[in-house]
Amino acid sequence: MKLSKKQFKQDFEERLTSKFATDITKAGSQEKYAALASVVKHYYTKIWADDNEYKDETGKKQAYYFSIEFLPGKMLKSNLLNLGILNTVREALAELGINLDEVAESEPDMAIGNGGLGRLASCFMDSLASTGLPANGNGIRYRYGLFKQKIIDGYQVELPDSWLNNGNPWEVRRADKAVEVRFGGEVWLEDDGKGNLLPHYKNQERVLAVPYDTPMVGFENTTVNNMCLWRSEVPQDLDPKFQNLEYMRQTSMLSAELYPDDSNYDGRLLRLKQEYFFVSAGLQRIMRHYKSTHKKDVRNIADYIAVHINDTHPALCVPEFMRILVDEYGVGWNRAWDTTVKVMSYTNHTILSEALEKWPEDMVKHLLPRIYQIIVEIDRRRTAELLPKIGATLVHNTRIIRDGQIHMAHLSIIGSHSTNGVAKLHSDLLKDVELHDFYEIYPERFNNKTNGIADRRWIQISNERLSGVLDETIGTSWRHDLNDLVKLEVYKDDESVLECLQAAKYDDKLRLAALIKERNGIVVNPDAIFDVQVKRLHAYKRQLLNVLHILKLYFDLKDEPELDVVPRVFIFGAKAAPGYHYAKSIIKAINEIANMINNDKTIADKIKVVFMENYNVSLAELIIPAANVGEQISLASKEASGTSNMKFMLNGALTMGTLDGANIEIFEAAGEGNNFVFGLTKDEVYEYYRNGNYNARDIYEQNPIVHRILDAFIDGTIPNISMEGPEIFDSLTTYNDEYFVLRDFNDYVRAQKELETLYRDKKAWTQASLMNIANVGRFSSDRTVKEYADDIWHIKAKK
Ligand code: Z2T
Repeated sequence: MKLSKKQFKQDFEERLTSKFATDITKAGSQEKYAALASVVKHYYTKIWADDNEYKDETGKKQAYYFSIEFLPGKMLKSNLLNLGILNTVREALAELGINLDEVAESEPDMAIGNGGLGRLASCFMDSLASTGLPANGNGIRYRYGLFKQKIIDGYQVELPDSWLNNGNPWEVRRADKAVEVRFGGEVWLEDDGKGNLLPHYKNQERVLAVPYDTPMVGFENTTVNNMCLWRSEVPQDLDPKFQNLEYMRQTSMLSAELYPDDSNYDGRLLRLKQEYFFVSAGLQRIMRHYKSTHKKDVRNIADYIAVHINDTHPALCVPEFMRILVDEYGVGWNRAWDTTVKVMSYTNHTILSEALEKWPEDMVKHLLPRIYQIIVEIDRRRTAELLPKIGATLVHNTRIIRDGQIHMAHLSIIGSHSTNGVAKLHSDLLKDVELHDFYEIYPERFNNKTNGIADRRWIQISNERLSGVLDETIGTSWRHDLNDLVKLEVYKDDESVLECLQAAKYDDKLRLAALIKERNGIVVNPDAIFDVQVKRLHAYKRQLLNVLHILKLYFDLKDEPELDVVPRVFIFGAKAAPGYHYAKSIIKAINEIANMINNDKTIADKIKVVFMENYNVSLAELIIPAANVGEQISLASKEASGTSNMKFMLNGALTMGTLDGANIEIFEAAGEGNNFVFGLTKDEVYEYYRNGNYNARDIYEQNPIVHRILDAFIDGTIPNISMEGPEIFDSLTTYNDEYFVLRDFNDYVRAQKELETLYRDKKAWTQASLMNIANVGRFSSDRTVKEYADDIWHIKAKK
């Protein structure tokens, strides 16, 4: 949009006065933020309304991304950038004596997601709007987002994330578009006299679902999509027996809290309620809109909408859509089923068995009696149809209902036309191993969509320093098409470009060093290697392997204080699920090891260990630009994709990684020698599983270095971990090291030595960094969403 500084200043000052009866000299930063956000909102409302009208008039097919999590982070700068007014506003504010970055700090992170899955959904929201694709989000407006993490005495302590306390300037409450979602009670079928069996209900619990719309503003275009989040409330006209505080409490609980588990399923009734709540509300709104805009025949709806099931949490989309078509619109079962399969598509995000959702039949039956009947009927018809064709074993292995449980992944695959994994390796594993039986029956449904990241947030906004170097070197076209970064390759031997890249990285490291000083009270050397592992704390991600390597370096230095090592700062950021005891013990151990090393004068500050508390999107935006190394060291086959790996690559860090998830595609894209690869391959891991011949204790007994490091956990060397130390020690020895940490240790140390050697050669290191940046284009989520649009949803971008 066009905006002059003069106009902006006038708008801003007026808004400050009208909202808070104050002026620039007296306003606090909260007030400045609220006024600024309000002005920005005013700027996009016209574009938003126009785009809605365009969508309704053209009646183009739209996609709906159903996700139980979104993780957008702060929205102010993203909206400014996408509106094309970031620089104008920054300069105009400066003229008023206001620093935009300071004002932007006041916005709380919108963190209604845990990690990778929720952040991916938000990257997609940005990319869908920015590529002009008509596609919307659908989720839950949790009153409390992911907990805030404090570290007290080295332990993680969780505090509530009350992100809505100062209001949310971006959302619009649409009370007129509220719908009702019903739970429990009894259902029976009665003939309507015309030969149709219709459901009748009694004693249902009714919940009002009120939508809150947040606009997703496209980058320098005219597209504004919608992220619809539902809040649960008590229906206004509820009959008197429900008009009580207890019912209100029950009802509001549905959208009160995000479940804080990443890649782990919590089988609580409230979670199942949440899943049905946003699925039913979302589909009802879609149907209403479909009817009201064009009065099109509902039987053609598959030509107008696509519904995406982001992991299995929204899998009830399948039976709920069937219910709406069959019960509410009188569509025949077969036609309804064809339509449902055409409309639905599903993404799998993990093969970890503890994450697979399986709900007890009884629970579903009591909570959602009609949905239960429909699932039973889907399963019955499919079994009858397929038994003669494919035989009992395949049918049994792929049943939706088995052993008293409803398998949500099975429901999602069977009820949709597309199942995708999130990186090549992961999608292959789905086909060849984890979902092989389904692949035999429905080979054409399986495909890969390698994840991507919203590069606008992950470089243009978070790394203005590097962005500037890129502009000066290759022009600005990369801001519109990340593939254009490949233009950087011809500067691989250009000393002045390499120096500019180094200078940018150095500045970003200074910025982070200042933050570390402020938050952790630790002074770090900006010339040291900044070696970063930021992600959820999980055994399979192997933060512990990183820790063992740190201890090795530490003992090497203790043995030989004059040892010539390149100084390193090891930086961690990680939240553990509150109920994940082992992950919390690792956090405690990292913090105690950090204290031990950072305060040991004898090693002369050669290594520092920093655990930054409360890792979230905003902190990622500060840490990742400053990284020299990104640690991506999960056990091969366990990390479906990973997405922080792509953010590190974009910001010129080199990856220290295993052959897992999207790392493989990153290594291939960046080219041989530009990253560090180590560890077991997925085939080797599966070979161990087949043979059952891994023996971790042997490694402990036979490798003196490993022996000494592990003993440090139990012999008092690492202080204050008398509970956690033995727990960690035992997990690696007695319990046979589930994630092959000890097996990969030697190769990890080997790769770390190579890394250190390369870092000593500043030019060679920077060239490798440049090659990573130059080849990151394919990891833009713009590419990813275009593939979804073309191959799965069949939606077209606005010209
Ligand atoms: C999650 O963040 C991921 C997978 C899940 O499986 C659940 C959650 Cl909350 C149920 C992550 C994967 O672990 C990660 O590899 C991937 O990059 C990310 O989803 C996005 O696909």
